[in-house]
Amino acid sequence: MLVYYILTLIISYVWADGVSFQREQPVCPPGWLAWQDACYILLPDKMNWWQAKTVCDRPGSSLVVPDSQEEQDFIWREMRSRMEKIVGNSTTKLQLWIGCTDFDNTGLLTCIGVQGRPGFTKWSKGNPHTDEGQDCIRMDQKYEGRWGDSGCNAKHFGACEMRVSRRLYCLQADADGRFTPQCLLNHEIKNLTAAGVIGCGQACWAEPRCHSFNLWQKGDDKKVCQLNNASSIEADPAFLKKVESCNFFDL
Ligand SMILES: [Ca+2]
Ligand SMILES: [Ca+2]
Repeated sequence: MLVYYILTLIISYVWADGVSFQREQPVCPPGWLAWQDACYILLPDKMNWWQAKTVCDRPGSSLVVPDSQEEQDFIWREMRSRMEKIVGNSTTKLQLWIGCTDFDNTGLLTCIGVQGRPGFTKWSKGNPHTDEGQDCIRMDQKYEGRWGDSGCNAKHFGACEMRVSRRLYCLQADADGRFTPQCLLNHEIKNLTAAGVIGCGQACWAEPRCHSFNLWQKGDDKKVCQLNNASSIEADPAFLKKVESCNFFDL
């Protein structure tokens, strides 16, 4: 099988983007907003807390959890302006689910990805209610972005947060260790323009169906990022073809 005679070389983003060793901002998939070591996106439709949690629940990504005053301020500032573009600035419409709940009715909260109780909370006056039925937490315009608890079936906006790892991708080489320009054909989900392998890898990472990607060099500095619905092991090896100006990466 293909994997037996292919050596896997690990390459870093240094090679991939060919630009520099350090980045001030993470490289986020298209449509996501970079802040510190994470990427953020507003879900464009209102939905209940469970639905928002499910939509955001992908590898490395979850419903947003503000972990500091700075992150709270960033999330509310950016997401409020995006919500306003969709529904206007009515105080009753601008509410954003976060990844925290109060199902034990202690008011102490449980937040996605946080061990134990969260170190940062931002309750508004009069919240939390420690009664049953108000178990999911939202940021609310009427409290200037501070938190209130709410029935989990209410429909609000939500936002996802994706941690950015220094994720490495596998570039496949032949038995002599040389890179083989090759790509997986007939498995594409979508094509995007991308600066390099990290941007393309993030896009693949953010797309649940994406298991690998092709990076096509088109002209001098244009790259096309092609997301595939199968990895090299899952796909029929016949579709992994030698193609000049194309490189293939398993996620
Ligand atoms: Ca966070
Ligand atoms: Ca509760």
